[in-house]
Amino acid sequence: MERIDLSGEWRLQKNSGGESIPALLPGDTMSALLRAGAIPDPYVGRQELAAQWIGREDWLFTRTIVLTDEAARSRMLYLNLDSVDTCAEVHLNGKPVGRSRNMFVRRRFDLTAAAKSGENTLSILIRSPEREAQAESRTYPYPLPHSEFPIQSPHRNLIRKVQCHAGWDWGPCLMVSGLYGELSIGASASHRIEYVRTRQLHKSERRWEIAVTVELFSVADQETTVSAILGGVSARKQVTLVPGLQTTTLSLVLDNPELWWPAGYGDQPLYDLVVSTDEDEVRKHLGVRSIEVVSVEDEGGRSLTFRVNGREIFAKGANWIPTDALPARQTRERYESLLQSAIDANMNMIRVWGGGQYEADAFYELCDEKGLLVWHDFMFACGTYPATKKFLETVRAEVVHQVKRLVDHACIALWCGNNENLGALWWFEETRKNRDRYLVDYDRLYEGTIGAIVEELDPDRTFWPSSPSAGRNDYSDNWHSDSKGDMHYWSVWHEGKSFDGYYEVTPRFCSEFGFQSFPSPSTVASYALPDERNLTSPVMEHHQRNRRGNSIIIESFSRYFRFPEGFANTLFLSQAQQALAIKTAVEYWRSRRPVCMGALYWQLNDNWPVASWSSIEYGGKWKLLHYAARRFFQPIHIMAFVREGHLEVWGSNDTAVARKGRFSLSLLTFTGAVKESRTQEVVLRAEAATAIATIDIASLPLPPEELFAWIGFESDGLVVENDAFLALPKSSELADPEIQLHVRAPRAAATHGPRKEHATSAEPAAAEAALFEVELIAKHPAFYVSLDAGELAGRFDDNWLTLLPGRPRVLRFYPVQGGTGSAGGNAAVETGAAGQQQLGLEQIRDTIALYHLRATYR
Ligand code: BMA
Repeated sequence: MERIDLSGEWRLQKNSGGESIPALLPGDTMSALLRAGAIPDPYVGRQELAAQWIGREDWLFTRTIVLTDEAARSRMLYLNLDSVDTCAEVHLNGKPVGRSRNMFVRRRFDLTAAAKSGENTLSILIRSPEREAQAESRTYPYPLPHSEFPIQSPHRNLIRKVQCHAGWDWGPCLMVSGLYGELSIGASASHRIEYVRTRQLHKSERRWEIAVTVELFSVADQETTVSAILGGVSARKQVTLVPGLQTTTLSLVLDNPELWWPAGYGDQPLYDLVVSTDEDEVRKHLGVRSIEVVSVEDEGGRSLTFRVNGREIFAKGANWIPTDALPARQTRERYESLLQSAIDANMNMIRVWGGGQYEADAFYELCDEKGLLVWHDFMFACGTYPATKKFLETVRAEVVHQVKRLVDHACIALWCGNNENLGALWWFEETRKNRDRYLVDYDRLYEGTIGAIVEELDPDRTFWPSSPSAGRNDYSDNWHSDSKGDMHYWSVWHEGKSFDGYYEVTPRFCSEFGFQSFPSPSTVASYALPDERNLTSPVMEHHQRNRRGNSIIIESFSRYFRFPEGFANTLFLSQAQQALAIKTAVEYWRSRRPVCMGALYWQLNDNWPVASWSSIEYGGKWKLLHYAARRFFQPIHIMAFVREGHLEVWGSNDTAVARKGRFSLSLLTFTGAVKESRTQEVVLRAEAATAIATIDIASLPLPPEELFAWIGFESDGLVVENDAFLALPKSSELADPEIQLHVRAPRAAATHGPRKEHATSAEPAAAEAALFEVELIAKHPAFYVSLDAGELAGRFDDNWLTLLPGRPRVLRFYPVQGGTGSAGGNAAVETGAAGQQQLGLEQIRDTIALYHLRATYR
């Protein structure tokens, strides 16, 4: 097989005429226009509004391709387009070679009739997605409503395009067009491999049979040998090809394979699989493991538990959205940075959410390598969708392609029909009035089409109809029921409950819950000028897409905190508040194991700089929530919280071994005096939550406003600590902690590191990797102590701490080599070895901002 790579420079112009500009493919229209200086940066200020016309135009991508005589005369000559966004007509030398109206289907167009030797002109016309969606809407006999956002493109649900391109409650409306993934021409004598997919059969401890199904497309009658090599074992088969599609299956047996485990449970060995014929070859990496979704009726309702290689996993993680609203910026480095951040925060699962996209190969490869399980939605979200013959046909092609493409990734734990579309049947007036009609559409699409394909092509994985849902054959509204299946718990945030609302439910699996915060000052600076840095300025409101978002953040301040002074303190407190909200939920739900077996918060990342529920800002900077997650998701954790008038203390141990250790609890005043203290031996049971203590708030030595609880657990070198306010922070009389801060070069000697055992293998633990370290000393207890390194790209090893007098902490800062494609100013900061030499400690000291709760108000 000869492959001609078509990535690189193409020309782009409006189809209606005018000048052309260079466009890098894979990539998109807006990135090309931005690069050519033809539009202002849509992430800055309110300039997104000035980019709306782009989605209303038809665009033409063209390039010249030179074909040798031999290539031009190949019996098989085809154009491979991994993803065409979206409604496109493809011509070679003016002759039509194919069309596409679904960006989630790979296209392979025959070029033999149109190609010639020498120069060829390939042109791809992409119609305005907004107009195409509008035109579709006129073809349906009844309305198909979807969620509405402040800036959006209408009828997004009627075209098979990334749904959040049309705007979301955290995302800009940027209706790009483009081509993504592999763009190439393939030339061969007779055939190609279309797909390779495997099944892991007859698993026993010693023997795993792997069935390798090879799908071939031939243009001739031909004999070929198909061979498969996997981890040193091989199989061959003679196949007689006939024109068209055909499949053949080979069987390989692995003796005593090393099993693949999710992060925190074991290693991620991957076996190389090479499948070849005399004309084509496909390579994959297989992780050998069993995975089940245990969803059985029990006394509490119906469970939802992931079981890998026989072990029940408490799923810890977050929801994933596309890494950038501009597809050209969705690089492997971005995936690496975000997924490693997930691992570093002790996550073991990511949910690929249905309003986004089937991700690029790099995403799944990295999840396989890092041991991140993937809850995978199909790409339908927050609305109703058609069930016409035409629509179901394109969805069928999409699901067949994506399942065949992704089935062999060990990371994928479950396929889910959609995001919130079952729930959406209660959202709109039309659907409430005529639920039967929309339910029939719903069932035809998700159960009748998608579920049936998953059962056929990937029978070893569970198809879950919707997130949230009570399970198959159950069409109830699972939004407010915590007894069955997965739950999206939004009563805190969207429905305005206080954080205590988290104590009112014990979801079997919470696949969404979230609380917003603002990004930090350096990210705000990438979109707002100094005089726009006020929460209610038009630019700040533009970078907040949840209509009530700012009000909820502020209302929540008034519930918990004294009102912050100034803009920077407001941003900081919003992040501290968000961390507190999600910590409250996760710690409580971990204490409910095994009734609750998973907590995936909304959301990991942002696709532009914005106020949102994310724990990582656009550009890769960790919000305080992400530092908090690193602690509240650690495999062995202790937690204290006040519920129903009592301080409850729990331990949670996700490991397979019970852990005996010394537990301590102290009640301290806000000047640091110890009012009560006790220690005891405790055993944290394996794969379980263990109740450690319950204290009646009425029996405290002082009123709860005058005390906080400090807890610790020590066992064979493991030290876990945590703390809790006993009354609302705003009612507690905090002392000025008089924190001293010393910025210095990193010291080789191990510094304070209470959570050593939980450091992940990728954790840059060595002092040499650190750019600098900061010693923090407090005279009185200090809460939510946080350092912000401004525009320096990288992160601290810990943050959002409680500092006790007499217990200095040293935090190290690890730069990100080369940055992660940060927003605005961040990108300009040089980091890494070169940066270290350029930045003196003096400059670093000037860059570092210290925040803590008492300092946010006077
Ligand atoms: C959920 C998601 C998203 C949304 C988020 C915040 O329900 O599925 O659609 O962005 O809530 O509102």
